[in-house]
Amino acid sequence: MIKKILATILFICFFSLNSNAEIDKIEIKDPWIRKPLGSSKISGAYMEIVNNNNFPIEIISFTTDIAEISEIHDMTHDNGIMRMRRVDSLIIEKNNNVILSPQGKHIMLINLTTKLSNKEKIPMKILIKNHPPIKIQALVKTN
Ligand SMILES: [Cu+2]
Repeated sequence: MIKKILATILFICFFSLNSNAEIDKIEIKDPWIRKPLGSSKISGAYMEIVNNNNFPIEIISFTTDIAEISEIHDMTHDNGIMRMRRVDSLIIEKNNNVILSPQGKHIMLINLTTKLSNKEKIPMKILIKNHPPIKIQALVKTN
């Protein structure tokens, strides 16, 4: 546990020297969007969000121009079957993080309005309750 905390602190120090993605105490790490297969109009966006504040934050939505609909999804096990379900918001506890990944919580992008190319950077906005929106660039890749 201590080891993990120390590693995180080191990483944050390193990160704050090198990243402009940090806005006050919320960090967005490695945002990416999966390149859809074939002509699929559905994709997912993933990233790690770190809340270094001494209070929880609530993410209301992730917006982007490349999809008509953007939803926050969670995965649940239902008799051994993984199912996605939409959630209203994403709460990140104080001094904690949430990892959005293909295996877990994620951002579902529905009705894509444009074709995505590998290595393209897609602007996204993260809307957080009582906090200015955070602008990020998500990298398009296969996985
Ligand atoms: Cu989903």
